[in-house]
Amino acid sequence: MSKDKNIVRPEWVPEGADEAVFTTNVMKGVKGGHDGMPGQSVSGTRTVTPRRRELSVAQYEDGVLSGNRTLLARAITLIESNAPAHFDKAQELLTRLLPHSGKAVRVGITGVPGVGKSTFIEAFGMHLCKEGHKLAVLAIDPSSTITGGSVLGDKTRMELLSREQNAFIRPSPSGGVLGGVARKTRETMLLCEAAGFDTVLIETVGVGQTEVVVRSMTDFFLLLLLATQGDELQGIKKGVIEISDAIFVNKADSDNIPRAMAKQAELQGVLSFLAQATSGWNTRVGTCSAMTGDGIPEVWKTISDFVDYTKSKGLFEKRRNAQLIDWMHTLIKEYLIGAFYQNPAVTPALKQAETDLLSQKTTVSAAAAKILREFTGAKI
Ligand SMILES: Nc1nc2c(ncn2[C@@H]2O[C@H](COP(=O)(O)OP(=O)(O)OP(=O)(O)O)[C@@H](O)[C@H]2O)c(=O)[nH]1
Ligand SMILES: [Mg+2]
Repeated sequence: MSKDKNIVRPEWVPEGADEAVFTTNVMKGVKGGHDGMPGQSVSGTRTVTPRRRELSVAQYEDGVLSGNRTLLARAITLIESNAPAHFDKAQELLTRLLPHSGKAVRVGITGVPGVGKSTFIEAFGMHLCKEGHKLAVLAIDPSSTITGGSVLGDKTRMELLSREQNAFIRPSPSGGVLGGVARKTRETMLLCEAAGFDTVLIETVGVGQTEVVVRSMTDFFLLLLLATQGDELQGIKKGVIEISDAIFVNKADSDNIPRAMAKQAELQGVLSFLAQATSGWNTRVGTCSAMTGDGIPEVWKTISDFVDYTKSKGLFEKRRNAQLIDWMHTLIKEYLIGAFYQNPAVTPALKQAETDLLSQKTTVSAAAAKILREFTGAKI
């Protein structure tokens, strides 16, 4: 049980989990017996429902728009649910909130394990909050579980930020394939924007395709590097450098400063041979220390410059629009693939085709076309 009676178990934490695993402590309402409503007075005819009771779309909408963190967390849980009934409700909520979304600067951040992402997010986040920003921190990590998400895993490195009123930290949705996790993170971002967060930071651990997925939903992409190792040792693929709008060499402190400077110069050289991640914008290279805070304001300055530049050229909106359309096509492809493999006519046809292929009774093209005909019922 929680030692502090004011601390309420967030929605996504399993029953019985120790309070130490909470990334964000949600404060209980002071009066009125409304469990889990943090100091939020909901006036007028709308009454506050206890946490366990199902909420209406209007109640979620009200809660999110008023910046109620508990209801925001619950709305995210609704979006993350795989239950078909929740899907319709979540989509209705999102539709209502859409006009209030889109106003945040969306920043993606990646770097190999140990580069200092969590420490960086803590320092960077605190800097932003001090400047009066409201920051939401999300993560994409398809391998994560409720106790092992990349953001949640290192709560100790985000101790200040997790207590900061202007910050909201949400771990990666648990389990599932990358596509599903990405959809949930994307929709969570929209909810956070509707709740008034002006900066959304999406962290990825950079396994497989996650950087590309995070790039596809953010305005700005930041890569953190180390000075001490070669890029291959850091598992950095050239492709990641090519999609980054800024690269900061972290841990530029004490003895490491000269190495960090050398790395910065080396990167500058490499970048001159690569295409720009955002047309007209020269990928910025810098050094920073998440530990001392040196260079952290420069990261934000870089992002602000980038936003000013891309907005002035119409590139900001253009990228957002393209991302929106691409996202729809991605979802269509995912739904189609799912519908195809779950189709009862497809399974036996696939099995038969595999046998026919191995006994050289048919060609791959003919077999694929036959199965697709089973699926669509039409000739292709
Ligand atoms: N000297 C120095 N150490 C740092 C700095 N930033 C992070 N560290 C240390 O590096 C280690 C890894 O930091 P994390 O913030 O956990 O790194 P991460 O990228 O989040 O790692 P994963 O969550 O495993 O992906 C910790 O021991 C930090 O204290 C820095 O700027 N300077
Ligand atoms: Mg981390």
